[in-house]
Amino acid sequence: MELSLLMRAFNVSGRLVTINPTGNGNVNDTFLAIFRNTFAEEQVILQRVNRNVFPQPEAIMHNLRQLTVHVHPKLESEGDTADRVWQMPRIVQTRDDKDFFMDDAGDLWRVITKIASATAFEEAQGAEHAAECGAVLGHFHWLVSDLDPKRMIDPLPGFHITPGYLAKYDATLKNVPLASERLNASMEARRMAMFVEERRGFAATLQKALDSGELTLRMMHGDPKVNNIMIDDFTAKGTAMIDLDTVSPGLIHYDFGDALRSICKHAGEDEQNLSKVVFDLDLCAAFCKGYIAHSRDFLTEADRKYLYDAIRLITFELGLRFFQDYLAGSVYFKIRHPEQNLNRARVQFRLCESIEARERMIRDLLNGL
Ligand code: GN1
Ligand code: MG
Repeated sequence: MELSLLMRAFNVSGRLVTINPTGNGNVNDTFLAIFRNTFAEEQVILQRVNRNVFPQPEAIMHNLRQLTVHVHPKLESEGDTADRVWQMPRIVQTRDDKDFFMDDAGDLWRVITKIASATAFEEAQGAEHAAECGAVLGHFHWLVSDLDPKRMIDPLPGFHITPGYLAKYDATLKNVPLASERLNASMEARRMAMFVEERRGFAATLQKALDSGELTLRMMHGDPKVNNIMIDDFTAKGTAMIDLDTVSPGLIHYDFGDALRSICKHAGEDEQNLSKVVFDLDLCAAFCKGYIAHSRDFLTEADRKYLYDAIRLITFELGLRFFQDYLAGSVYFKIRHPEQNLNRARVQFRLCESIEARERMIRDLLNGL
């Protein structure tokens, strides 16, 4: 269905001027649509939810509704006292008052407002930016800390449960006919398989702490990487978390680790030059300072104990997810060339090694928070 026709299903005023792909998401298809009338302009985000990834796209919209109903009044009530205007996108409904539109092919489309005059950077811009990212995540965790998990539907069963990704990796090697061929095609891939083997025991660390009751389930964002954190163009302060599809009960450790693995380096997820992939302790310190300012009150001793493991584990896990998807024929993460998921895995595994090499310094830094 043509995008401009599809947009007509949604209740946006003015005339559609342009509609173009935007962002670098690996999962959903995202477009920016601009509407104008004589006096004003409105920019909105149109997205098709990836059915290969999200088994129940309607659940995502149910969750987004619950989240925004909970958070918007909270943001408004702190409006006068906050040091900035915190924002969260709003659902733009269809002309018949629904939160989404189903097309004839069974794909779910939704429209949300765009956070105006703000930028989501692909890489950390420096210590000040990293600190703002920390503040945004800490504030987000505070916003959702009193959202009743029972109101949410699990959007992606098994998400961030690392032993589950190991099982999927094993199953891929066993059952996908071309997987072992892909594995044996390069030294690099075989070396990566060894990297995974050496960390099998470690993979269950957070899950064990959860099972034993040492850590508890809380609301998390699920995907707080650097390019999901919006920074105000005028004040340079963080203003919003976007990409809210994976907000669900989980461990705040997944978020903490995911934010740091994406922020503390001077390279993107598709970096070709591995020597640039180094975990940057100064960026880590800056992020943590911003995060702790908002999270001091709800972080327990047990939470703190697992922060280092979280950084290492989520980095390892994302590498494993990219690697497994490469072996499976790249059926989950969108690619632009056939080896892209293999290279993405190389980058995360290299970063994981760099984190391991700095364990003592990272632990000292975290203990000082
Ligand atoms: C995916 O689509 P995107 O880029 O927002 C993935 C995250 C990964 C990320 C890595 C639902 O997010 O878990 O960390 O790619 N999202 C899902 O770039 O799997
Ligand atoms: Mg995402």
